[in-house]
Amino acid sequence: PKSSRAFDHTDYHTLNEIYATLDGLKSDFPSLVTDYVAGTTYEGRDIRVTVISSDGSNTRDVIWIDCGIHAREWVSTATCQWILDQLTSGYGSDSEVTALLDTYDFHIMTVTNPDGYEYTWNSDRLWRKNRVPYGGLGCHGTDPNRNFDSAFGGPGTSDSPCSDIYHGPSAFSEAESSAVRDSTVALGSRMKMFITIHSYSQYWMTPYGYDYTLPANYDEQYRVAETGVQALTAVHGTQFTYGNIADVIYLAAGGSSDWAYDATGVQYAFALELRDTGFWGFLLPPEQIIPTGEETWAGLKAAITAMQ
Ligand code: ING
Ligand code: ZN
Repeated sequence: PKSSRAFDHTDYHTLNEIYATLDGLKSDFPSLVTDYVAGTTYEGRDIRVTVISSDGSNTRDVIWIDCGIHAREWVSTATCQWILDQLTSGYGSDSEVTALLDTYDFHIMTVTNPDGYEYTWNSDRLWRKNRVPYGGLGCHGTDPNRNFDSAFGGPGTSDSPCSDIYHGPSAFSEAESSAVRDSTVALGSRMKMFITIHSYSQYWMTPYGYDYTLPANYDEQYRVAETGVQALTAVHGTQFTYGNIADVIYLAAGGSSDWAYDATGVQYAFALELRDTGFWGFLLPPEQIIPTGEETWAGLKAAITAMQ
């Protein structure tokens, strides 16, 4: 039995609806789905991680996926919901999903920035950061994707609490970045791929963002990114550019995927920017949720399968 809201990908959903959906997954698929609270936000909300595991042993290799670290990037959050749906409904019926889940556990943080997400529904649709007040100027919010301990405070960040790229008072000062750190560090060497999902621009990016140097295994990460993009494009023809963050988009220090690559030892650390290239931007129409989910999931499956 599926709870009625659980698999509605025809529209975007409020935080309460999404969290009810995550609860529904647990009751609908008790042998596949567990979850944990990775942190608590400034406004007191849970940051939740859904674990999809076909053996429940907590020993398998792990694919990490986080969505919605930036509040307004709604199709990111919707795509994590799509992936959760594919994994749960596909185990035992879809051969690709079954093979993946017989090898990997998935840890999925669907709404990494729940305070910001709630704010985009109630006050400002284009809010990006979290909602912590800093600086006495009446400004709110640190950019959680500038708050990781990877060249903290470096290029592409701001020390003004009023800026959309405010890095925060210190590395990991924020609940959202700390929750990603704590969850992934706890996985240790089990984590084989780190994927953080943003929108928009249609990019598939490897480290680094904090400078123009390339990771030691850049050629291998590039190969897997290319494999993922080819599979993604094959679904609906959507074009993605791929390469290192600094060259593909811009310099940005303190980002999660740079931190994951340098600090956890994970060999594949990808930051994706989903649809579109700017016509709708953050306001991507809900009719595009399903095609975005389809192509992104196809790309990720191909990338995971291509890992060495
Ligand atoms: N883009 C990302 C940002 O935080 C990014 C790009 C990804 C930078 C990974 C650094 C690391 O600016 C959006 N749209 O948020
Ligand atoms: Zn973003």
